[in-house]
Amino acid sequence: MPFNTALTRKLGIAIPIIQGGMQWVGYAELAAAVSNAGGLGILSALTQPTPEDLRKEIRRCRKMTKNPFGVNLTLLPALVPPDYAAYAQVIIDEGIKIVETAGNYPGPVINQLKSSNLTILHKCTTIRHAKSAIRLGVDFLSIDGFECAGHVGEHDITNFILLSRARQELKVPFIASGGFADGQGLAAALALGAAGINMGTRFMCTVESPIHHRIKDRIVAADENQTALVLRRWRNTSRLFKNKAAEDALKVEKESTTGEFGEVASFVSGKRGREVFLNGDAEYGVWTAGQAIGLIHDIPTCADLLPRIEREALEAMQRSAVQILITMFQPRHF
Ligand code: FMN
Repeated sequence: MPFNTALTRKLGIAIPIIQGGMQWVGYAELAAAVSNAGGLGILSALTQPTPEDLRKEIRRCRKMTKNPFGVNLTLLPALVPPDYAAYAQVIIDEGIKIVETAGNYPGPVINQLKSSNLTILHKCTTIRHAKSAIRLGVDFLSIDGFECAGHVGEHDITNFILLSRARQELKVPFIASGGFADGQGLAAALALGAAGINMGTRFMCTVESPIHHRIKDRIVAADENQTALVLRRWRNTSRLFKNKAAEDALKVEKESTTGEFGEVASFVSGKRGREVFLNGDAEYGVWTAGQAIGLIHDIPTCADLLPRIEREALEAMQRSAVQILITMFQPRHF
């Protein structure tokens, strides 16, 4: 195990790589494959329609891997919010030890999970939010830079700055999330002070990811320019794949004279996004993807991907070490 970090030690994993929670993607097949490959796979709680369905999914995942895996619980604004406490209770009752939390007002859910001594990784896009989460007792911060897929926040700080700010300011270990897809990225994250990386878009494009192969092909074909930021006007900015549906939503967002969310709601429908993953029509609705889309050129199994990232990171670090040695022994001419 070449990388022994606060993350690998606390979670009991071999490679410091987490598969972030992904709505309509984070099923048992993917989470188990990531955990079997030495990382931490994460099931998405709200992908399951009820807490009882989550219980079944946890049990299904446990049959597929003996290694640790986690559950993501995302708290987002909703007219009728899901019963978060009931989802959290299932997570506790089923003996899950690691939870990735994300979203607004996580206090009650974090208290509930911490009272059963679970390890919490909380996602945040600003240092201020990270500090609030630390006060709630989280064990790790997952620092989501502006490159990331999904909810990027409203401050647009990329990981080059955000991770170093985390290293300077936070007293709790942190994971780098957003824009990571290879071992060079892992090496950079570790150099910036992170205890590991969290990846979403890269894992969407693996053999075990349960989305239609045409969407995976579309990810491989795309470059880093093919994401769009939607819903800024409502302070709920999301980074999505830049397709016709996202561009239509942006047009409404720019041109709406009322500023009513209702005007854009049907353009950003989660139901249509889910259909994209099932029917393989990348234009059918909006779907989430990060700028790392430009770094993805293949569809590997998780069993191939994780050791590859580990190897690339080691090679990148060795190259830097050799460079330092060469520099040290070169005569200096000032
Ligand atoms: N993060 C959450 O906390 N909750 C979600 O429900 C969620 N859904 C996602 C769905 C998709 C398809 C993708 C690609 C990402 C999603 N994310 C979600 C964000 C990921 O967990 C992760 O933070 C993000 O993808 C990291 O950026 P990257 O894509 O550049 O690796």
